Amino acid sequence: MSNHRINGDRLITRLDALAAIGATPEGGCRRLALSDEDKAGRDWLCAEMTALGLDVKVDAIGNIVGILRGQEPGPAVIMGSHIDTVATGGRFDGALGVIGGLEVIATLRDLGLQPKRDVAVIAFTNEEGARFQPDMLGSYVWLGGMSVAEGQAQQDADGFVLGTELRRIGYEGAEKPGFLKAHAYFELHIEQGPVLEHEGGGIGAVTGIQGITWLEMTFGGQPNHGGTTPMKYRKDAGLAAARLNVFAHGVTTRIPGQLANMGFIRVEPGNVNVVPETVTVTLDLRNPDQARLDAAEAEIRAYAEAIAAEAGLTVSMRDLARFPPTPFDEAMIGKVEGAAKALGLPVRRMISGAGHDAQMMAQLCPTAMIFVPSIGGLSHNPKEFSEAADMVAGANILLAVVLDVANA
Ligand code: HGY
Ligand code: MN
Ligand code: MN
Repeated sequence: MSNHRINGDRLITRLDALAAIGATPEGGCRRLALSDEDKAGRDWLCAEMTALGLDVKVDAIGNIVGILRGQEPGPAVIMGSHIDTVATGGRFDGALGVIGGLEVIATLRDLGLQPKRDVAVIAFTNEEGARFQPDMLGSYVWLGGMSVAEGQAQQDADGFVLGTELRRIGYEGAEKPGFLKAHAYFELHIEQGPVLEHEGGGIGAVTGIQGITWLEMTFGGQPNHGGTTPMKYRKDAGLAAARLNVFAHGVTTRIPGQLANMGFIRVEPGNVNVVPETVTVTLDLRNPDQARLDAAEAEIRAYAEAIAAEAGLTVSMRDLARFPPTPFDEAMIGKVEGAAKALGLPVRRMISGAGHDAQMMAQLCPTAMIFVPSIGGLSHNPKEFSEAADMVAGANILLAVVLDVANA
C-alpha cells in the first residue's frame, strides 16, 4: 500500500468550516435533513467539490456526488457518509466521512495521481432519520430499496413532505440514484461508542452493522377530565406508553445483545388536566442477531396489543425502518487492518452499533468502514469529540485503501 499522507491541517480546517454551519451554542451542530442549515452545508460542500475540480452531480433524492475521473471508464471507488445531523448533533458524525473523502481526493490531486478507476465522494441525503424516516434514506434510494417517489413522499412529524423540502432548498437533482456504479465503498466515521477509547485508542476495522428496526406506535384513549374521572374509569393512553417503555427495557435484560430506545413521545392534547386522547411513540430496536431482534419485536408488539385491550385503548403500529444485520467484505476489512498496521496503529475488528450508509452500499459492492475513537463514547450529543490526530490517521487509512483498490 502507498505511504502517501493526507494534509491533516486541511482536513481539520474543513471540519471546522462545516461545523460552523448549523453550529449550536452547546458546541455541536444542528443540520436536520433538508433544513436551511442542511442547505447551507450542501452549498458549502458543492463549492468545495467544484473547487477541487470534481464532476459534481446531484440525484433525484438529493444525494451529492463528487467524481474524480480515473484513467479508465468503469465502476468507481466510492467514499461517503452524510452531512445531516440529529437535533443534538456533534461536529464529526457523518462530516468526517465526507470531508475525509474530500481530503483523499485533494491529496490525489496534490500528488498528481490519477487512479485507474474513478474515485468519488458522496454525501447521502437524510442518513440520520431524525427528521424523515427511514434512516439512511438517501443511500436506501441509491440502492433501489426505496423508489424516489416513495422517498420523496415521506413526511416529518410536522407534516412537511421530503420532496417539497428537497425542491425548496434546490437539491432535487437530475441524476438517477445509483447512476454511478460502485466498485467498492469505504466510509470513515467516528465510533460513536466507548470501545476503542476503553481499549487504549487505535482504529476500528468494522466487520458489519447490527440490525435496526424502528417502529411507531399510536395508542388511542379517551380524553377526560384529570380531576373528576376516577382512575378505574380512565382509558389512559399515557399510561400505556409508559408501561410499554418499561417493558421494552425489560426485554433488553432478557434477550442478549438487544437494545431499545423510546426517543419520541407525543401526547395529545398535551394539557396538564386532560387524560391523553392519543400518545404516539417510536421504538428504536437493535440487535446484531436477526432472530433475537425479531423475537424482541414480537414480544413488544404483543405487549402493546395486550395492554391496549386491557385498558380499552386502540393501538396502531407502523414500520419506520427495518434493516437486517449487514456484514462487510472480508477483503476490504483486511485492507483497512493492513493500512492501519502499516501506519503503526493498533487496530481491532468490531461491529457498528450505529447504522451508516455503508449498511446500504454493502448490498451493492465490497464495503468496509474505518472507525476512530469517540472521546467518552459520546455521540448524538454536542459534546461529541474525537482527537485531530485520530481523525488524520483515519483519513490516511482511507487514502491508502482507496488508492490501493482504485489502482488494483
Ligand atoms: O441511527 C443511527 O444509527 C444513525 O445515526 N442514523
Ligand atoms: Mn453517522
Ligand atoms: Mn448519527
